[in-house]
Amino acid sequence: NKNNHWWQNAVGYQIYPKSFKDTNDDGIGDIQGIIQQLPYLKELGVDFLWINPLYQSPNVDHGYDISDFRAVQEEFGTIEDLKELLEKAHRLDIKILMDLVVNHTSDQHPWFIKSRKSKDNPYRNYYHWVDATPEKCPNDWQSFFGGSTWEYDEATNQAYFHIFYKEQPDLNWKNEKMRQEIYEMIRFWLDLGIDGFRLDAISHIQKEDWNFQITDNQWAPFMNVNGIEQYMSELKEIFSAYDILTVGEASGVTSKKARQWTNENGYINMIFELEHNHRKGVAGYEKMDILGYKKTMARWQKDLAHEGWNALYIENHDNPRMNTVMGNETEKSAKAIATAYLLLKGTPFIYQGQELGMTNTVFETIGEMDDLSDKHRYQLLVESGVDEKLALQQVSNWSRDHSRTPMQWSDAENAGFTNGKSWLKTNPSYKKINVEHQKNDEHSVFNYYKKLIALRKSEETLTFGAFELLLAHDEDTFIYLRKTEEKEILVLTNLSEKVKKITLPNKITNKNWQLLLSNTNEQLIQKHFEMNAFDAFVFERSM
Ligand code: ISL
Ligand code: CA
Repeated sequence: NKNNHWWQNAVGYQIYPKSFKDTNDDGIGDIQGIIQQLPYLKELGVDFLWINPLYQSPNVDHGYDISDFRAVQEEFGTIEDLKELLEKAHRLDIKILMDLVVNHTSDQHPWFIKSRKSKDNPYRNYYHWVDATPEKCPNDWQSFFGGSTWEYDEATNQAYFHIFYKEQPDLNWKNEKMRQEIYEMIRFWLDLGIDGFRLDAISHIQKEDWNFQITDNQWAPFMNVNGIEQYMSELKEIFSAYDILTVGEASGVTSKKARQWTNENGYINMIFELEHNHRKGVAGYEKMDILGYKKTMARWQKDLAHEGWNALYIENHDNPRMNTVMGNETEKSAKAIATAYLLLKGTPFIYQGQELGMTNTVFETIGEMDDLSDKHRYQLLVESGVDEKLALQQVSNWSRDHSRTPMQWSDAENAGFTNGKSWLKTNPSYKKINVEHQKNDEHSVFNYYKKLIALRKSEETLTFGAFELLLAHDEDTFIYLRKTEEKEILVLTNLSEKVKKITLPNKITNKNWQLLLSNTNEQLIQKHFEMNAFDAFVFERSM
């Protein structure tokens, strides 16, 4: 699949705008803040940005509940700011991807406000409505954020369907008129000059019949359900008129199915899989299960080896900080984690703050947390008799809030994110972990990321080279080869605190390797050797 699309050797950077940079002291990040930091992103070396939703929203789910698809959320700025961002980013050769949230809208969207008024209004079928009573839902499906997928509405004695919060009613994709309105909106943004979309929850837009019987997987009724092909083809039609990058958040699309989704004739260019988050350990103190993670990654590498394309990520706005749940919160572990995923085959994404090795924060009380689904889970735990402290620990361990604390720019108050009061508590680690310090320290995580990105972009082998997993069954290491006819690149990482005794196969050790990059001083390639905690090495050899 060497087709030389611009995104094949590009590196992306995800911005959670609310927490990136505030320029008017209201404690909320804004578009001007992104503009201000473009030189920083350029220095890091990224080629494109994916920005989480900037649209008008009541913010029950921070922009993922949209009340006007064509308006920019006031706190973030105006459409003029957005145009300015596009222009200034493009001048620096940085492309901009927007989030496209079309599985649902806000319940404050004019479509839904009209839809819920009566059974026979033209917007009724923009959403899913089914007869119900206050006591009886149409079925017992559960939503991702807890509780029924159904919300009873007394105005018409029916319930509407939602797979996320009740303030996020699902759109009815079976309705052609609704789809056409969505398509027009998509063209509006593409014609404005954006460079692509991250498609939110896209594998959920089609649902099974309401009487579908759930067997093993409780999400099956809205995970990549038959019939979605038509909608995806229609989307593809629109996208293919533009030279853009489309990446779908598509849980339920297996690595094998991802081939058809992302090959040259596929619906979209790449997929964020949601399968690699294997966890192990005591509830509340869980860590990433490295073997499970590695196996999942290797499977996706293998299944998309000749057809389709991978999107690579370890952090995003829905996950905790990997330097805490995968690493040991050191600079070294942050670098090892980066080395392990960023040199796989695919297009890597870096989540804001990841390039500093940011860590999970500490929430002292549930009141300090923000995420509603977490608060809901906490309440359920406490009601079921779990001690408050333990409940908080269990909820906060994998909370989405950790990744949403303000970006750490400096050791000034509020981490240099705002001069006001930040909307979510700043992680106290900012005194130590921040951009200003790291830019001036040649051994910082930031400077390591810079090198890694530059390496990734300069080596064709890292873009197109085949992937081969080594030491497949080892529980703590992630060791692999990338190879073309001209070159082999060997990536060795120990993703644990243990000292690991490594035995490499002869086909590796009987060759001469040159070190390209490491997060430590010692460097050896021999048959038997030891890797220290979170060691990472990248070697090359020419054929
Ligand atoms: O499918 C899932 C789990 O297997 C869900 O995780 C789902 O795909 C995911 O939660 C969707 O997340 C996205 O849409 C949400 C929003 O809250 C998240 O922030 C966003 O990333 C609703 O729009
Ligand atoms: Ca602001």
